[in-house]
Parts: sequence; structure tokens; C-alpha cells
Amino acid sequence: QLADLLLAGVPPADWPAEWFAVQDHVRRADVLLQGLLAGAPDLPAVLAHAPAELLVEVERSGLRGRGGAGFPTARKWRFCAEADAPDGQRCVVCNADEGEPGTFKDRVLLHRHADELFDGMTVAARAIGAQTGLVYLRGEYRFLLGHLEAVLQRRRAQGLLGRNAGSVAGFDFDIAIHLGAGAYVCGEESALIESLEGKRGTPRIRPPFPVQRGYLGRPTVVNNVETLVAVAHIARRGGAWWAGLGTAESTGTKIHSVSGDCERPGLYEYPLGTPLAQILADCGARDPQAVQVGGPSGSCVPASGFGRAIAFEDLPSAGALMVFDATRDLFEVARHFARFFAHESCGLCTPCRVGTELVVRRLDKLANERGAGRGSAFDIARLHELDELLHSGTHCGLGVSACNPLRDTLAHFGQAYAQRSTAAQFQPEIDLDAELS
Ligand code: L3W
Repeated sequence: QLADLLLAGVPPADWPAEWFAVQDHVRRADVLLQGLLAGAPDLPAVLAHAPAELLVEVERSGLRGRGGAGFPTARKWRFCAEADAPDGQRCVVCNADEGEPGTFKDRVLLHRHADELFDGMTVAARAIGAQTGLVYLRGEYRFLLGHLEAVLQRRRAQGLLGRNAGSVAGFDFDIAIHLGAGAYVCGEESALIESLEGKRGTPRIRPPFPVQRGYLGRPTVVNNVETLVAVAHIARRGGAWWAGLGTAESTGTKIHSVSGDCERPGLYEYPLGTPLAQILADCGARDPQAVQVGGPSGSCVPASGFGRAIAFEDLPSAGALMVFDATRDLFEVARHFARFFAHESCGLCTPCRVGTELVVRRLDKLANERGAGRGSAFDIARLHELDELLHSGTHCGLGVSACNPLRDTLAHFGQAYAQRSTAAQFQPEIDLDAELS
């Protein structure tokens, strides 16, 4: 019943409205969020093309991964298609583990555009020669499971999945959904694959990359939901059409999950290259002093950077824009994010397991949680060292980016830290690090 309510967009009566309020897209580039595919060739017509032609079309589009890193999609597919497959099997995995705080675009795509997602996965499978498709669905999105299964069932009945999928002789491809269990680190592609295999979700050492040895050792493409929905459009409308949107290095559109201190939170889709200031104006940002672009593992951008463009060559974003107005204490924002990363560290590598916790303790000390006046310049110096350690010494992206909010707020809002480091003297004697060891 709850799932039905959520799918209908109706929050249960006892939920505060803001828990569920994702206002509809105020400004869009009329692409992914509207799903305008009317008049475009249907999937079987697309699949009738040779795999190499599909690859060339995605190459022409210039599409880059929307999960954060911006790796060229066609290059990833080509690596996978050319990798040695010991048992002749290849896989397409959709990363629907949308766990970055502030991001909710994939949830809406999964809900309203599931057919386009599955189209994109099917095109990817045809291009690389995969037989298996897997959607790794965030555990908190369990309420979408029934809906997605029903869409898959219909597509099987339509002949779009299964043997000779899309009426292409010899193209056998089906998709299954795997539910995650709530670990943020499983958004990292190799931890995701471990979890798919039924193991604890810890990141693997790369290389080998998943395109070489992925799910069950098979060459595997892992793409984000938004990337695969974009593929569905590119396959139908052509790579040149997508390349005509955005900038030369960052083609196409990007969906932003906008939240925080603004009049109109929700999903916004723009061509890449759009200045942050325009998005802030459109969402009715109230006196913003900073925007966390790309969520906690992205960048905290101060007002002086609002003229920057959201694009891989300037200000990349995995999709979250969190607006902070002038009343917000950015030290507390950074401390909150630090707790998040310490909680979500998988514990595999010591720099991340211990380092994220040490950052929290140092920030707690500055926040005077253990008695007033204990913070000093020593703590700020230690925070810089910890940032360096985590950035250079951890095993995966979680640890590498865990100090991004700390580093950016120290750089741009140093006063929020300085006013807390008021102890009369430099105080190295309070050895929080020793407490942990
Ligand atoms: C073959 C090579 N493949 C790179 C592939 C690689 C991956 C992609 C990007 O993520 C951001 C960070 C996190 N041969 C390759 C190659 N690849 N070199 O390209 O790789 P990389 O290493 O640049 O980035 P990354 O470490 O995979 C870094 C964020 O991604 N992240 C993502 C989560 C995404 C979700 C989601 O989409 N739902 O949760 C997690 O760590 O924050 O910003 O595919 O294999 N020589």
C-alpha cells in the first residue's frame, strides 16, 4: 500500500509534506525528463543495426558517464566488447544505487522512465554482446521494485527481452533486479559488483577494471541510470543530435536534484555548460552563500563561483545541488558530512576507516562538544594533514572525496573554523588520535 501511494506521488497522511515533496521540473531541456521519443524509431529498429554501428553512434554523441567521473561511455563499451570473455558471457549493470546525499534524479527516472532505462541497457547489451543485464537498485528504493518488475514482465511479453530480443536473431538478453541493502560504498562500481555476487560490498583493486573482469569475472559495463536513459535517446535520435547539446567536451544535458534553501526544489535538466547562477535563479535560491555541487563528495562552491558552468571541464556534478543560504553555518554542514563519511566507510583500508573518524573527532573538538575553548590552530593544522592523508592514501573514491567538504569550507569559509579555534595557546597535548588507536 505504501508503495502504491509513493508511486502515485501521494505521501501517507502522517508524513510531513516536505519528506516527499519533489516538485516537478521547473525548467527542462526537453530531453530525458520529458522523454520525448514520439516519432523516433522504435527499439527493434534500433537493435537491427550492427553492434559496431551502435557503438559508433554513442561515440559520435560524446556521451560521458553521469555517475560522477565522466568517463566516455563509448570507450568503456569498446573496452568491454574487446575484452577476453572466458565463458563468452558479458554483462551490463545499471548502477541505481543512488546514495549520494542530495541526489534523487535517478529515483524519478526509474519511476517515470523505466522503459527508457531498459531500452538503454538493451542497446548497450547489443553493442557489447552481453547476455545478462542487472539493475543494482538502492535498498531504500525497494518501493520501486514491483513497478520495475512489472515493466520488465511487460517487455518480455512484448518480445523486447528474452530469446531473440527485439526480434534480432541470436540476441538473447534479459534483465534482473538486485536490491542493495543500504551501504553507500556499494555505489562504487567494484563494491557494487562484489555485492551483486553475494559478498560484502568492499571495493576491489582496479585494474582490472570491470570492463575486463566484472560480474562473475565476466567483462562488465557499469553505467549510471541517467547515462543509460541518455543512450535510449541517442540510439533513436542519433549521436549528432546529442553532441549538438551542451559544450564540445561535455555534450548533452544533465539532470540536477536541487534542494535546500530555495523556493522551488526539484529536478532541473539543462544542457551541460549552463552557469550555476542560472540554475540558482530558476530555483529561487534565497540569498545563497554556497552550493554543494555533486553532493558531499563534490565541491562546496562559494558565491564567487556562481558564474562557473556545470560541465566536466569546469564544475562537474554527479547531480546534487544543495543550496545553503546566509544563515547556514558551513562548519556544521562540513561536520555533518564528515559524520556521514565516517559512518559509511566500509572499513577495508585503514586511512579511510581511521581517518574519517579522526576528522569527526577533530571537528567535534572545534565544535566544543567536549567543553568550551578547547579548539586551537593545532586542530586546523591536523585537519589539513588528515585531508591530505585521505585524499592520497585511501583505497577508493569514498575516502578520496570524504574531505572535499572540509577542504572547500576551510578554503572559502575559514572564518567559521577560526572563530572556533580560540584556545589561548596551541594545544597539541589533547591527543585525539591516540584515543582512537
Ligand atoms: C577501463 C580504464 N575502464 C576508468 C572506468 C571505471 C569507471 C569509470 C570511471 O568514480 C567518482 C567519484 C565517486 N579502463 C579505465 C576504466 N575506467 N579507467 O571509468 O572511473 P574513475 O576511476 O575515473 O572513477 P570512479 O572511482 O569509478 C569516481 C563516484 O564516482 N562514485 C560513483 C557513484 C555512483 C553512483 C551511481 O551512479 N548511482 O552511486 C563512487 O565512488 O564519488 O566522484 O567505470 O571502471 N583504464
